[in-house]
Amino acid sequence: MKSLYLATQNAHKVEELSALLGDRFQIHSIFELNISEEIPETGQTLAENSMQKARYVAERFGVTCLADDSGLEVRALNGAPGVFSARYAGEPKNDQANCVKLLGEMRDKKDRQARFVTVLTFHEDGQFVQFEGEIIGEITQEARGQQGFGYDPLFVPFNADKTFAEMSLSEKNKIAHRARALEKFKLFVDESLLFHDE
Ligand code: ITT
Repeated sequence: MKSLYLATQNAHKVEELSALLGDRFQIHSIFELNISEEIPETGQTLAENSMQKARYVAERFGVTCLADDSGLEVRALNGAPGVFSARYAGEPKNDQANCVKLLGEMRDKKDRQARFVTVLTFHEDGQFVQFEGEIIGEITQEARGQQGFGYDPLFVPFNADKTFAEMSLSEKNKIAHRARALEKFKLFVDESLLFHDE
């Protein structure tokens, strides 16, 4: 089976991506590569940051890899936190502080619509390809649930009554932004017959 390094330092993403890709690839985490710094994310968009992370790993280690940059865009906040999702409440990254800040910003807002977006970047042999997935939903009035990570306790997908944090990993992975981007990636992998050159 082909090896794929997940170019993320977020253990929750590793868990979600591994659950969805483990049947096709021998999954490796970049924690195995002993990178001592945080991989820089200095782009203006999710696509730029996703590419930056994939390039960082590809250029240093030459491995086949998949990077993920994701964000939550809230309509009533003009798309914030967006590309700044990980550090919305400042440094260091803190999921709980980010959720507290978001609930505060949304206190008086009637329009609760939001979307999660993921941009994946796949690198192999010097070629880079991107895949996007999104899911639309609403921001809750208060945090609910213990599963998942990030803004999961505050997000209810349309046509659902539970937040992502009230869903099991497999329930979230059936509908979420990351899973939707991965569906496109898997189709790409199948269509380009990657498995045939092993
Ligand atoms: P890497 O850059 O190492 O991949 P990161 O946590 O910094 O890890 P991002 O730059 O993509 O990842 O930041 C995205 C932030 O958006 C993340 O820290 C969460 O707060 C939030 N987020 C992303 N995907 C999410 C999800 O599925 N559920 C809830 N929150 C999510």
